Amino acid sequence: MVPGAALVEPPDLNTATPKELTVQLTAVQKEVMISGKKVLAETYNGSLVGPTLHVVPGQRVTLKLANHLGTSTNLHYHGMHLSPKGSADNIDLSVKPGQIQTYHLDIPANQEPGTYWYHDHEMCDGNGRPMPGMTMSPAPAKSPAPANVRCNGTESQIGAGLSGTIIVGDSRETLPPAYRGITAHTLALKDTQISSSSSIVYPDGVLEPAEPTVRLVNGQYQPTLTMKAGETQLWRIANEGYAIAYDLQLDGGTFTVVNQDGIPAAAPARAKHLLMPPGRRFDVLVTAGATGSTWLRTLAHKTGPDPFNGAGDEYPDTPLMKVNVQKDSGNAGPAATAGRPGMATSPQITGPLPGSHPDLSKEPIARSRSIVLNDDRGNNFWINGKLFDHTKPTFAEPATLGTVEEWTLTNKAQQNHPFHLHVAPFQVLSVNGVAQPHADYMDGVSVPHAVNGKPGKVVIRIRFTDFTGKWFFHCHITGHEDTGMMGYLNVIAAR
Ligand SMILES: [Cu+2]
Repeated sequence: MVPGAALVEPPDLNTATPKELTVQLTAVQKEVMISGKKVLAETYNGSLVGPTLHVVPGQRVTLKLANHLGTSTNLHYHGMHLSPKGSADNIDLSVKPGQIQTYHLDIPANQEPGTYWYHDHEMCDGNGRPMPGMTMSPAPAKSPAPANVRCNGTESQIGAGLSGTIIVGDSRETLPPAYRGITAHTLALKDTQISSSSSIVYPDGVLEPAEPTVRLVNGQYQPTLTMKAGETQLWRIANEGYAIAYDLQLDGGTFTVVNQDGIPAAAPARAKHLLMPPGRRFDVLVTAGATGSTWLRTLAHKTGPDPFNGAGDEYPDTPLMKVNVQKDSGNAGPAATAGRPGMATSPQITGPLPGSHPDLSKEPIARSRSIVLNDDRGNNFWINGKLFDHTKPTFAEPATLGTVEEWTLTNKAQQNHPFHLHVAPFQVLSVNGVAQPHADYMDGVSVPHAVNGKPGKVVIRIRFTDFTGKWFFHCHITGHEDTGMMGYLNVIAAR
């Protein structure tokens, strides 16, 4: 692979924003070029990073998923506030090879502007078949999977390429006026493990989070992004990979986090690095310094105490993208305080930004729940001592719309497990007993591993505003999700 090419944005699926929108994603195996190397991947519309879907609040989106793969597949709209039922964000649907599933997505009028993503969320049994309880699409509903339908699962399919970005509105409009016209870039982070026969398609590929992997930005190996001296840009960064965590650093500079997981920040803050478990998105402001060059990198990161014995993974310090800062030949926007070569300190923005969510820490709690994550450092990953069962909710008692609940997430395992909740974001109150300031909501949180037998603990609060049905939650290391670390809660209307 040849590094250094100019950064290219993922292709756009659409640009116009009419009230009603029809788009198509075709899931298909295809040879793609990764910085000069030809690799067999699973793609949407032929692109290793799926095309970016642009939507606006209040829009009705008709999305046709055409399955040209040899296996079943489906779609999840990660972070979006959509119904988990019918033909909306319903991961119980399973699309057979050769079929088209039409999803109807009513983007809520109050869906926050920000960065989201879509990806395969196919659930298989242990024998490479769609899991009992999946609704084979198209109807008849609840039809059993035909005997010849193979199911590879989420890890294999995201790992082979099946994910892409959703941008709701434009988060720049939540910023002070001086920042509304700045340049924005999408940076989709994916890594790829390429087999000796140049395939990332499982089982030919070598999908194992602990193995060395090639980190890509927008499907490119170490591309170059060019900025003007003193210029401030908005970067929409999304971890669209199947397993690995990133710990991003912009050498010499800082990130100002203005939006996390699609939710505008209540308290925007500068960060020297951004920890990004699988599924995390950040919209950040970055500011170039004087002419020169620097790197966006992921720092060395460990997700458990003993990475070579099933207790976490270990990732090396890896440069991801070069940033070239060139002489300013015009208006570089606000904060043009060119100092050091490369990156400078990003702006301080005062919150709360419009669209940020209120503090739930003083709200009355309708119910408390306990979710215990554990694994056998091998192939079994449990929630509350059970492997995922598609036909049984994790809790007998449903949640009720209009209420706030407090969940304690306990991790007894020897590795971090990034917990993700469908349908709505949550507020993190504490991590290992340390109270967290009300800065951002999120739809995923890394629950830290146990230390000396003491489990990791994260306390979250969720407001159930709307959408009855099955609210799924799971570890977003997709191999863990595929092998049991998933559950769901029934949400019902107020009686
Ligand atoms: Cu996990």
